[in-house]
Amino acid sequence: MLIKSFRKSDLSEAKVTDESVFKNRRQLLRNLGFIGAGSLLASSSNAGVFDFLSDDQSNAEDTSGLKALDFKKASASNQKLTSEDKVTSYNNFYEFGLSKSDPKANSAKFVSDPWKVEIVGEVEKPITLDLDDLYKFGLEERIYRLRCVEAWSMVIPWVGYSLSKILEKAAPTSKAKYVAFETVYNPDQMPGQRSRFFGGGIKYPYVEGLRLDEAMNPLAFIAVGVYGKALPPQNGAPLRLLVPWKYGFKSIKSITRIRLTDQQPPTTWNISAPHEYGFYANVNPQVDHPRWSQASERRITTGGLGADERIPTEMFNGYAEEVAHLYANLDLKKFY
Ligand SMILES: Nc1nc2c(c(=O)[nH]1)N[C@H]1C(S)=C(S)[C@@H](COP(=O)(O)O)O[C@H]1N2
Ligand SMILES: [Mo]
Repeated sequence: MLIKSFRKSDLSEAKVTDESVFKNRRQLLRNLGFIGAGSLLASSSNAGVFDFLSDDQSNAEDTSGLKALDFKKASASNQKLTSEDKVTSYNNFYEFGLSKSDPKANSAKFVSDPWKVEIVGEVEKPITLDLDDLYKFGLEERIYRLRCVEAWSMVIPWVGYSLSKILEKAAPTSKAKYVAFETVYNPDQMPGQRSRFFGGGIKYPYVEGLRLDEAMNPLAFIAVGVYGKALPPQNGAPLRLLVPWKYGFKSIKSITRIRLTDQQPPTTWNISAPHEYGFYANVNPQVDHPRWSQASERRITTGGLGADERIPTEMFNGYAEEVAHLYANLDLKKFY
């Protein structure tokens, strides 16, 4: 945390800085389609964006999440983006069905506005955020690789902010060692939650978890948008997690509850098949899935015939520089 001292002579400079921060954010939002694109966000969300533009001091430093990192590397900006059409039509979201086309086909009526997400447990200030609040943490665009445990991958431009920003708002206590996440339970609107057959026999609500130090790493991200627009239901509206150095199943969608705890929380795929899916689920080309190799992946670009490439899988999905230190003392074969 930078603490600035203001002397009288500094004031004009401070003002200039504030204005340029303000303008940059306006520009960023415009580029991302968050301004002058009323149709892209529900009206209440727009109100949130405009509140956020009118700006309070606490937001002034909000774009700093990745300052200490090499953003180019972290953002995979040298890699070809997966087309928007593929990102929003080839999905895993078992609450809406098991095949890749099901989430888009079955989620059109999913209601993500209004929404509430609570941050509770080992925190000094339990909070409940509504949709407006969720747009007030300083939106930025991050281009991340997403590597599914099924050995396909995409490169996706998300809009959101580091997870640490909302966790800090709740002020984790010294007892907090893990963060548990829960997807909304809404069997009326999620056919997979109504039927074991439709939902793949996993237990709902879908739950996930991270160690607190993983959650506080600036790469751990809350997305509220993709391709410059609010998230569509199939991608986890209105907010989902992204943990780009871990297999995709850690990146839980449509979150309603975040709980800080002193115990390692249960996670959906680990409950379902513990010898196949661990708590950590770090992308690791040297540790194969019991039923297939993880050494390479199918990179989906446009998805057109012959367009996908098979490429080697990288340790921590290419984010080793940013996250390898988190696992310095961990046997990654044992803690897969
Ligand atoms: N609630 C919930 N979150 C989920 C899933 C799911 O079935 N339910 N699937 C996961 C898996 S396996 C992957 S690969 C990613 C896919 O995200 P995408 O469809 O936005 O690419 O979401 C993850 N988050
Ligand atoms: Mo996945």
